[in-house]
Amino acid sequence: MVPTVPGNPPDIVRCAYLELVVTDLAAAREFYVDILGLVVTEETSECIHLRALEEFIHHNLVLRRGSRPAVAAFGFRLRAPGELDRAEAYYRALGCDVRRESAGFRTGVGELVRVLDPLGFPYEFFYDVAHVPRLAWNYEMHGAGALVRLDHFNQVCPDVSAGGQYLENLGFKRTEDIRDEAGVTYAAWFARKDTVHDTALTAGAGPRMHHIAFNTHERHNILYICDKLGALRRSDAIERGPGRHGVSNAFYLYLRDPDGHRIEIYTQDYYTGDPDNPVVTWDVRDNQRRDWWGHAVVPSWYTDASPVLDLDGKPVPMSESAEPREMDVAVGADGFSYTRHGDTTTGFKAGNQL
Ligand code: 4SX
Ligand code: FE2
Repeated sequence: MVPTVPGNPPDIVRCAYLELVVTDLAAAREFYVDILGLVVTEETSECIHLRALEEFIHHNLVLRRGSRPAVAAFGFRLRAPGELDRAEAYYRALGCDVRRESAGFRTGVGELVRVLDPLGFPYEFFYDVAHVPRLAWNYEMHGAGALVRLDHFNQVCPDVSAGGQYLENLGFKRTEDIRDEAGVTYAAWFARKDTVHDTALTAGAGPRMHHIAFNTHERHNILYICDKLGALRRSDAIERGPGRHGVSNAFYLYLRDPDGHRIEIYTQDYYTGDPDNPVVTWDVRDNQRRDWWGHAVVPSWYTDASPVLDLDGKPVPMSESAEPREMDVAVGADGFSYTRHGDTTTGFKAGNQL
């Protein structure tokens, strides 16, 4: 349950970095650096700090050696130094585990407020951060599959309605969601920056991390990544896509890293910065909601996700979802979906559905 809501949430600019625990640092380095082309800002035998080509803060992804794959932190940039106090007070009022850490607790990052949030996710907030060269103009470093920005996180949680309420209270703007006629929300997308999302919630046993997404400039960059993985005999890293999302309208590809962590390559969603930006609600039975071309979503995409760690580095226990599963509702033995609304009598016409 989400407790009583405090006022005055911190002003979050954007999703900024994810810290991943990986069991084989050399294998992870090969995947993220040699194959995908993320840039190394700093590395030791225990830890590698990576960033996308247009990034100027120290890192977007930390790979840390550990015994079991997990996610240790979801990092968010705050708009001003005073927002740290606001974040601390906000989460203390929610009754969460909150730790204020001094500069240097994380390499390249200043003072931090770390919390285990009401959904059980290790969120952390910072303002001060080391600046590094933005390599946007260094085209000699941009391969055909260049990853240019961190786009978003995606989190698995058992109750997307309650989880979405928490994120909206925290100041996130809902941009899209997937629902049914009974009022169940299967997934929802939330933004601080002016794109479709900084994070999204996917229903399922949680808390778990579903994926982290990086942008390419164009669709052909994603096709190149597919061709490259094939040429390297690494096509088994491709889990879903390439394709066009219904939700977000972005072009996409999902990969699994050597530890099974999921990464999405994503490009060309739309501007959401207008205060009147309309929320798009999709019927869970609309067969084009997750893939605009109607391609099936593989079951592993619905079921697999990475465990998350608490502030002491211990796995956060998971709860099952009490809601119906999207994969059963839409495609299971008793489920159905449609391509054209009206092809079924029970199809739900959601408010802003396309
Ligand atoms: O599968 S969906 O089309 O709903 C989708 C999934 C849309 C945008 C995303 O970033 C995503 O991960
Ligand atoms: Fe995504």
